[in-house]
Amino acid sequence: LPYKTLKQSKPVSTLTELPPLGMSAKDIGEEYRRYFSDTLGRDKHCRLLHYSYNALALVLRDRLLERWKKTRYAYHESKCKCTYYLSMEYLPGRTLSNAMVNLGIVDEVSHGMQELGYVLEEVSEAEHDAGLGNGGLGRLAACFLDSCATLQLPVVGYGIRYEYGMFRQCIENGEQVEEPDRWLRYGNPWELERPEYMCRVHFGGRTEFYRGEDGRLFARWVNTQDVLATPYDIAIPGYRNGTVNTLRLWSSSATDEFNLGEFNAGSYPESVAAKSAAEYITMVLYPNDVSENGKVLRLKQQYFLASASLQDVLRHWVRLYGYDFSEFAEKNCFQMNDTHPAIATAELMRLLMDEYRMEWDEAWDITHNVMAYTNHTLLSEALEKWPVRMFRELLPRLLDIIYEINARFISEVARRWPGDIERQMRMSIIGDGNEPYARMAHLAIVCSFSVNGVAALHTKLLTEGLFRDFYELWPEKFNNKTNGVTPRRWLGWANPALSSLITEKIGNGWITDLPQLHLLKNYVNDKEFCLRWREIKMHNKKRLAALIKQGCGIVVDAFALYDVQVKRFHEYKRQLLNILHVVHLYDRVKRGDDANWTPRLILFGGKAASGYFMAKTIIKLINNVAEVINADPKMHEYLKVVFLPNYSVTAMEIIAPGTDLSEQISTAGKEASGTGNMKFMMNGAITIGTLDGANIEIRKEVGDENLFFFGLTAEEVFQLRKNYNPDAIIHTDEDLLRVMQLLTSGHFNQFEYKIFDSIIHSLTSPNDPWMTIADFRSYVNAQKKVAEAYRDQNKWTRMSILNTACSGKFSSDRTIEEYNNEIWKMSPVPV
Ligand code: B1H
Repeated sequence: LPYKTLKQSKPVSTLTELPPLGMSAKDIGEEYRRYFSDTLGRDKHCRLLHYSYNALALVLRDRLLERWKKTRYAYHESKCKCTYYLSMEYLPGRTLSNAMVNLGIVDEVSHGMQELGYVLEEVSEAEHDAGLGNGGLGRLAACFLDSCATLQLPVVGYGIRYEYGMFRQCIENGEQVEEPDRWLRYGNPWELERPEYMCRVHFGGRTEFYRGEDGRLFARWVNTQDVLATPYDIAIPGYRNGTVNTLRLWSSSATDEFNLGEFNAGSYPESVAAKSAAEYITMVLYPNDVSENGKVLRLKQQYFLASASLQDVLRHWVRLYGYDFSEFAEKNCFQMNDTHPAIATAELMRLLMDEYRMEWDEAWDITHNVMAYTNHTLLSEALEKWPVRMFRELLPRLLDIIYEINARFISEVARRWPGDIERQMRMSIIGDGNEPYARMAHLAIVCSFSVNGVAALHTKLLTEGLFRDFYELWPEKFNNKTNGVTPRRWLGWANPALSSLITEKIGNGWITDLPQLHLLKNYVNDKEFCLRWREIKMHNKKRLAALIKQGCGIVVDAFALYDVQVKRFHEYKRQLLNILHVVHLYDRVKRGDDANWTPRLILFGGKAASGYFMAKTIIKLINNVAEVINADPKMHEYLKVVFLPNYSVTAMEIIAPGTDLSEQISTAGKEASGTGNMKFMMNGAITIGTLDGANIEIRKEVGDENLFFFGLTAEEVFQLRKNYNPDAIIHTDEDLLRVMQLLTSGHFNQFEYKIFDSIIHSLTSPNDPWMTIADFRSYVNAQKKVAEAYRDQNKWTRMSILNTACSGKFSSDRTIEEYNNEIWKMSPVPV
């Protein structure tokens, strides 16, 4: 029985048994008043929730500050090894809720505020999401920081303090319209500016060689244009354990001399222009997700993050250990979140040689023993390539170093495979096309001791395909770390009703040891338990219905099957396949093929990169189909289609608990892992999915009978690409033919001539890499099984319970333990 083995294998973390903060509701109320009137200077006439929220945030921040300091001292005194997570993106969502949960005072705060006449939920609503990321990759970084602090691992997150985060999405006439997200406009009570740790980042100029006093030859980077980097720290509390780690975000500004020089030369406007050029660097997040861009400003951002963070770490090292770097590699590790910060490899070489006067070999010994790289995608359009020309202009000294790394690397390849020039060209860091470019993934692999993928299938495809040559050279570098999500936010906070039921039955150990959810299996035959499980789902569906009402004015019935696809818009994620199924259901009702119907709500949410035409057209199609269906009174009892604008972390906290069916339908082999799939599973939604990313591991945990799989495998997709004929498939499937006819006839774009032609064209093209048409039939069949299963509510509830019960593997605590055991190798530091 899982019950026994679990109890023995891992004791409930004693940390969760620590008493919470020792603050009563009354204490909180008193402190709140003090901040509200003495710090913020408001009085009883001010009822703006913004100030209530700020006063409450300050109460909690004070509690964090004490622990933050103690954590720093503990790390300092133990002289422990530290890991630095380098990421261009973090998507923490709201911080107030996270602080309350991890300090263990949700109830106290809630009562305290109630006594003051506030509803905690309303006050929380005043917080603007920190949207400093695009999607999965940025949210993963935030989950990882939560798990590191909870496991008491000394990890610092480094990132960029974008002035404008992910744009706000509005839908006008069915189309996405972007609005800037100026999230800092009303201040941010959670950040602590630290001008004392400011540093300088160089751009431009050229390399100069000179002899040192000892006669050795050194390089220096001269005539540079410098930018200042100022850190802003954000506290990352562990779950009820006294640890508070740091997320350090860099903000750019102009140096003073720069301005003065121009100013004295009598060119005031130029001096101001230089100032704003420096400030542009951290102005805005690139909203691209997995699509390439190659803009100078983006390269500046990447180097800015890498250089400031490394300087910070090296300065800290020197303060602790002086100029003795002999133990540096043993005591430091850098985990690069994709190739976005990969220039850090060459920057570390530069700093060690040019600033700390090491020889190449000594610097290299350190660099390739401290850098580790995580790959997050196989899509070729997302693999970063920078024109050498751009490098030469912006970062000439770094280009020298990259060339030298490459020369030494290529000779290693030549020694291993003498005469294999083809292979040398394939593996080279510098690629040659119309113009030479630097392949950042190759740089990252060559300079790292660890390279990992983010799900088993993804890692397998990396070593067999994209990085095969490198795997043959260094098999020991490659490893898998299947993604996870933090159960504190995604179950504990997002789904309080379910969390209480779970804790009532199996205790609260699951919060820091998620595999304990297995104990829920003992209740699948308990009638009363099943009834409560179902009631809670119903309650959460009503919460979601209210969000939909508020977000787009559509009223939805809580008894329908809630079928949800929320994620970034990209062709490989195949929102198109979903909408084809919707059109098919519509067509069935229209034809009277509606026996034993399961009413459905199909919910979509997600943003398209602002320059991604096809993704935007797909959003438009969904909205047009929704309009036709929702406007047809005959459809009301069968089908509702909703596009919820401005999908975000905070929206997901309501969406995941209220979902029955989780859509994970990417073309097999294209979604590296997915993490939304895990949040849904934890909250008892059932997956309909392809054999892709972490879906495969979800199936392994929960069993084939508790989810709905369909479609081609990655291998089959690969094979079929060679002679794919979507037209032939359409003409042998009556349902699909009718769906395509509805699309081509202009049924969903009656007054918008030809707007969906590009979609129709790509669906029917033999070169369609996403092979939507190929999976239509098996998807529709799987959806039929879903509808049937949902009609048997007892069966569905059982499946739902088992999904939650088997979701233990997908805690980011497990992921981080693996990163730590196999890559970082640190010991937890109690505080
Ligand atoms: C993922 C990205 C990404 N993979 C480029 N790659 C970006 C690439 O701004 N850019 O240039 C931004 C993001 N994001 C996602 O990472 C994968 O698609 C998911 O499958 C995966 O779950 C997630 C976390 O590993």
